Amino acid sequence: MGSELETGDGDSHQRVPRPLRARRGDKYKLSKKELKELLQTELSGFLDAQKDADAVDKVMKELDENGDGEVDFQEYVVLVAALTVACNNFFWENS
Ligand SMILES: [Ca+2]
Repeated sequence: MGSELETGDGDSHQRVPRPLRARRGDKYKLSKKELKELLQTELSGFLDAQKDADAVDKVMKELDENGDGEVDFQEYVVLVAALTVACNNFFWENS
């Protein structure tokens, strides 16, 4: 008698390990480290313009409304909205 894989019986694909499952709890949140990486990769000009070494801390503090040390989606939307306004102002002033 062969294994389930050999015989085609059972639902063997359900047993494929899914390492990301363990991270589901914080998959949609940014830690301070991840926020810093995001700012460095996507908004490096912003960090360069900040002479303040605590710039990431300050951004984190501003965004982390519930104070859990992470930026969830709703908190992240505030950053996106602020960037949208800033870009809009920039392009209006430079048009
Ligand atoms: Ca938070």
